[in-house]
Amino acid sequence: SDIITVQTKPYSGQKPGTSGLRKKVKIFQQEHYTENFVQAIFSAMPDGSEGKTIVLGGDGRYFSPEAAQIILRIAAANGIKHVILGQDAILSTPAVSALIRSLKTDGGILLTASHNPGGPDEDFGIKFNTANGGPAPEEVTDRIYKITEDIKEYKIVKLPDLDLSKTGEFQHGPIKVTIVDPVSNYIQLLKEIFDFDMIKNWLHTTTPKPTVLFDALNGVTGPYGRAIFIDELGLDESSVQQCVPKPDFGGSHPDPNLTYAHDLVARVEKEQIEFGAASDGDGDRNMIYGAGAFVTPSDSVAIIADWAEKAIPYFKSGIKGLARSMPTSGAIDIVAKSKGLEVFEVPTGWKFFGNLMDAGRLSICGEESFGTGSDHIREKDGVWAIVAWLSILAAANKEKPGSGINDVLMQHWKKYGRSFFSRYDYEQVESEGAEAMMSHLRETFASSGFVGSELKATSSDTSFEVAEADDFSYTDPIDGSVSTKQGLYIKFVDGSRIIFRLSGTGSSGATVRLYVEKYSKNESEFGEDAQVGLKPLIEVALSLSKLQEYTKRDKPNVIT
Ligand code: VG1
Ligand code: CO
Repeated sequence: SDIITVQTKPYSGQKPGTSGLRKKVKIFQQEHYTENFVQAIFSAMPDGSEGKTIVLGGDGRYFSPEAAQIILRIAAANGIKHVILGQDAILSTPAVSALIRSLKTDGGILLTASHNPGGPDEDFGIKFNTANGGPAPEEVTDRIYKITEDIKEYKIVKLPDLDLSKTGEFQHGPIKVTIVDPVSNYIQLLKEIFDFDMIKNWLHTTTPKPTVLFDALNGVTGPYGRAIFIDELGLDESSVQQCVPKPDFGGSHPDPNLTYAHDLVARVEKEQIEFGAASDGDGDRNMIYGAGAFVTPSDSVAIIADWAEKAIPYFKSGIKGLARSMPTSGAIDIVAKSKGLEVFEVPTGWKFFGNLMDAGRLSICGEESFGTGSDHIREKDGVWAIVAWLSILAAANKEKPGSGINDVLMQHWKKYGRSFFSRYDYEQVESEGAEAMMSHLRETFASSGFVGSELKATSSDTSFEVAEADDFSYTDPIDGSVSTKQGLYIKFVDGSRIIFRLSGTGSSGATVRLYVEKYSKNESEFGEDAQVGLKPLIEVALSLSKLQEYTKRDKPNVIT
């Protein structure tokens, strides 16, 4: 076939962030912009692109079909032999990871900007996953970035648009394209992991029947949610909402938290629904929310780890190790300790869990950012976490009929103590101010006498003694690679923490993330609102960092 070499010029800023390249659609639509980046991916593939098979799909956001056609043309010119494509270019992020692994392909390309809004004026994203099914490690993303910095040409085969709407096998120029139903492979995997009969039994034989609501926030998990809640678990239509993927996610943020999943929260409270859950645009995040019961992601992963062996058949033969990202609360560390398991603290971003899983040292892990998962794939998995929670509730009800989310939470805190946790996001602040604030903090950390000093809250007498303050750096225990500057943290003598990071997923400006954590073994505090207990720490963080001065923001956009 006719491979054309197109002359191009580098675009600055094609550096993959925490999870791929995310920019405004308009930026991807610039001449050669998408082509440059896709060429760089193929050029950077660990053993070249010649003769390789990849999976391709995404969250269905605006510009996905166009990007898929471009990728097929460039793939064809770069010797890719076979593409497994989700119907209509749709595949959830976990489903891509599952397909890469079950079909043993050489990697995959995901078209997603996750929970960022979609539409002509919103975000698009492209991410490359390697043959283990996980996000490309930094060594690969650095190589992609380097290539984009001095790219002079890309290769393309002029092919007509392929009809993405029909499943089956097609010859598209020199490549074979297999268009698959996005859902079936993934649902099969979940059925191997969980005991659906146990969940069904709990849902259908309890009186009164437990009520359930799943909200896909108009993102990619709609069809997956329907397949599980309606087809597998036999619930009726009222148990799902916003389950048709829309290119603009209905105009809102497909992000499962208390702010953006307000429709779910409102209906759960109004109808007193016992089990509510939502996932994000590309399906790797989850929120668990029942009437009067919110599970923080940091608690969620700890509780899943605690119950896994008895509630989830996949873990029956034991758990290997546990892990969390650095800002995530230490709740899972306490579970690991009590079970005698290894626990790892990695930088923010799922790519850091992959090596540990591949080496057989990690089974269950999570991030405070509503990401939870296990070694069944190499991405976090929203629907998996939701079914894990249904399994826990079913198992808890075998032990004690009538157990709800709050009972599971309280039982966990009584056993292990409670880690109060909160994150404040200051979105789209000026990059300069954000960077200056980080520099100011670095200087403060380095000043003599900072460690050992007492930091005082502004509206109370509470104070905290600094035990340690540093910029988090991580050495991968498997391949020895080092990642520096992964977030500024202060640990206090009482075990509390304050962390500052700049987001690596935003598409414009800077997003400052402030995380605070406080551990309590005092049962009388367990019912407390996290914001109340964390107030002194927040005050310390704000005055120490001079955040308001540097960012000109007096309030965060989102609190989780
Ligand atoms: C955010 C979260 C991080 C998560 C990442 C990708 O990154 O904090 O925990 O792994 O998003 O999630 P950052 O760099 O903006 O803080 V997703 O669902 O957007 O792929
Ligand atoms: Co996501």
